[in-house]
Amino acid sequence: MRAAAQADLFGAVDPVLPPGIALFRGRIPLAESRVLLDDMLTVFAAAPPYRLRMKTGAYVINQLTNCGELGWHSDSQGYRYVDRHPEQGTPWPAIPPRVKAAAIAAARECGVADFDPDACLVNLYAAEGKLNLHQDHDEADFAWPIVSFSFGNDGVFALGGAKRRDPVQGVTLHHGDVMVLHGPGRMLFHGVKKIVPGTAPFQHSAIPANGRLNLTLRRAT
Ligand SMILES: O=C(O)CCC(=O)C(=O)O
Repeated sequence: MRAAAQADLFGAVDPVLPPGIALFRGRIPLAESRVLLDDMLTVFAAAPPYRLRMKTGAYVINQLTNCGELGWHSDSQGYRYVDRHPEQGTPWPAIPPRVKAAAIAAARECGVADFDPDACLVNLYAAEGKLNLHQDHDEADFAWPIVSFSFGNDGVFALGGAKRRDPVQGVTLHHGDVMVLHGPGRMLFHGVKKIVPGTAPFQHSAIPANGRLNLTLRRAT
């Protein structure tokens, strides 16, 4: 599958992406995406989505959960990785093998041969969901990439630079797209500006109504 395609399935021309950002358009075919989303229902049964709080006490707008040995969490102690669901008290379920294999394959195509993700954050965006501009810096070694899957409605991904104030470009991510942040792209500021209702190819109970589901796989340790 091609990376950084010139035009997506809808005929829209992709923005030029900076080095270290690979975008695999339509990487997960529709039939396979249904199976991966079914896998997520099994994850949710063991680790129900919840709303976390930032250090300030404010709730994060999106629901989330995790699978893998470690899961990203935040509360009054701040952002960090924890080995169990904070409300259930049980270890996070394993990353579904199909999801892990797809992430490893995408990383390999970006030149990272031995990526072994131990954390998969599941972001659940309602129709009004968004994610503020941030860097992923709670991991031990930034040499490992981040592999991100999009399902459901389109999300307008905000891709910035190495500094928070650098210019930000919007990259529309569709159902089945996979983005890899690696090398010089690993620490770029990014977020999600908005969800575009009515753009999902099908409804699935793992995805919030009129929303979007994102899987972000990382090596936390
Ligand atoms: O939903 C997305 O596409 C991005 C998620 C993200 O940036 C994160 O979880 O750190």
